[in-house]
Amino acid sequence: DFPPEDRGYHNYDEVVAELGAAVADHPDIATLTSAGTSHEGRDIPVLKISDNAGQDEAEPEVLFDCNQHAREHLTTEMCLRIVERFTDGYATDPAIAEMVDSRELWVIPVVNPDGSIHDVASGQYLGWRKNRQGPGTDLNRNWGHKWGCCGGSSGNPNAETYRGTEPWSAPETAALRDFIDSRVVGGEQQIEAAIDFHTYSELVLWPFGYTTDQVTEGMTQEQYDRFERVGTEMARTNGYTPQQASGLYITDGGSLDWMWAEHGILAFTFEMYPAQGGGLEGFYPPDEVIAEETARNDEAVDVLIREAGV
Ligand code: 0X9
Ligand code: CA
Ligand code: CA
Ligand code: CA
Ligand code: ZN
Repeated sequence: DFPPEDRGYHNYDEVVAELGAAVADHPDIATLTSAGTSHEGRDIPVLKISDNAGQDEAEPEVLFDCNQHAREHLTTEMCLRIVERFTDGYATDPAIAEMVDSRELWVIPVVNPDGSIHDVASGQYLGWRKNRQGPGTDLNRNWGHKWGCCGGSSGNPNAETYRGTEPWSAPETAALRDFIDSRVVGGEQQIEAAIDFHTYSELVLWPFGYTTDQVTEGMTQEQYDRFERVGTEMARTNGYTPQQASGLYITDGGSLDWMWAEHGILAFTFEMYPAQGGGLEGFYPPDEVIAEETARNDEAVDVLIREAGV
């Protein structure tokens, strides 16, 4: 488990318990399902938040996913913050109620349960990034748009950015793909916007990651400008640096490229706190920072939820 001094972080079982409690406390506005199972057979829980949550209503949908990378535990806390704010805040905060009533929010706090558990199992942080399939696949190199195209991933199974044997070879990415595909209703993708949370570097990133070109096949100038406008607006609220994902380095098989190219989802990757971390240490900020560093993204989350209606 997490070391004693970091017990403010939620392990997988605690996340599942929190989600169960959110649904028990707010059955009208929250439902819990599973996107599928991990390599080791654990559920990948999906919490939906909306008025009449049990019904699929004609409301813009927004997806938040966290912890594709095992060691990026602060992101799981970010997803839990979103759950807490939009469920507990519903009865008392009119702005929250407005968003919950007019949107359908999907929150996936632990995309990579096996890796996340493995990273803390010994009581000492391992710095584990990948899933637990063989030597491990980097889930954020295993998505199906231009998989392995461009030097932004590795074909070496022992590498930290191993892309897997083929697109979707990891059950975790296949589960997310199936979930997102399932939100195509009447030929239209219902999810309009998404944030995939990572750590660290304090960045707001948008597609594409596989090329440094701004305008290319599947991205017009107008579309790019919208990403830049919304990304810059979100970054103004949290103090992160906004840029195209490939400005960091080239990645292929990343989630946001597929979400945008395949489904037209206004998809962002956030790299959370800290801005700089001296290698592995940056992945393990003390639990004392959780409250501040997750609340820091409240406004950006709201900006995107509102943008999804436009
Ligand atoms: O390399 C990654 O997957 C992300 N950085 S991290 O330090 N969290 O590993 C950045 C990904 C940005 N690009 C895409 N999502 N395409
Ligand atoms: Ca502590
Ligand atoms: Ca609703
Ligand atoms: Ca709907
Ligand atoms: Zn990451």
